[in-house]
Amino acid sequence: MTIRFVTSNEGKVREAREYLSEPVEQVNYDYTEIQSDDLADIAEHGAREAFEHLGGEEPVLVDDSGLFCDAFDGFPGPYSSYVQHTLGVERVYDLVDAEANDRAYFRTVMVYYDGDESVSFEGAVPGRIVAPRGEGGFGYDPIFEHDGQTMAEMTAEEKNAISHRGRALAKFADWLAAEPAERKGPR
Ligand code: ITT
Repeated sequence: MTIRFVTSNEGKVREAREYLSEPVEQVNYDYTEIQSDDLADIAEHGAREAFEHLGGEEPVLVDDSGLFCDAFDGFPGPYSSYVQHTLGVERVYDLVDAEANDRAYFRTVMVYYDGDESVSFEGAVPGRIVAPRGEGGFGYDPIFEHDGQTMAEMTAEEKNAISHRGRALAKFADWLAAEPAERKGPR
């Protein structure tokens, strides 16, 4: 079964392809990201909208992620994409660097929706905000350090082994493997 991953972010797709044994097709549809403090609400709403927009027949997967900085009570959180494109990751580092607390975590909620049932899978990883290092990954990876390495210094495989998305993908893969007979859509 091909997984239809609705996202404009090729980095997310690369990591899903690295992790899942099923083929992953990127569907570049820009679903509405509702304003909410909760990534799960945003992903759920996006999955339903994308499913209908794409013809309402085949299941879709969406991923909503965010960087949550302790010093700022979780900012930028659900607004991480907006902040990356307005401030940029180096200035997020500058802001956190001026604070006493550099702790942060990354969180992902993936929602798989087949028109009937919507199932969500989440993952989180703790880390520290550091000066940018590394050429790999995407988004905030250069300023997010976990266990001495920034996520931009890791291969996709190494990042998946510890990351928010890797954890969500592990749960999704287990669920996919569990009860295929009960799921709709092409296999
Ligand atoms: P889609 O909504 O089309 O999937 P997006 O990049 O806007 O793509 P998000 O809203 O989920 O996706 O991402 C929020 C922000 O966090 C955005 O700036 C991403 O680049 C960044 N981001 C997401 N996952 C990340 C990861 O694993 N490592 C570093 N940055 C990440």
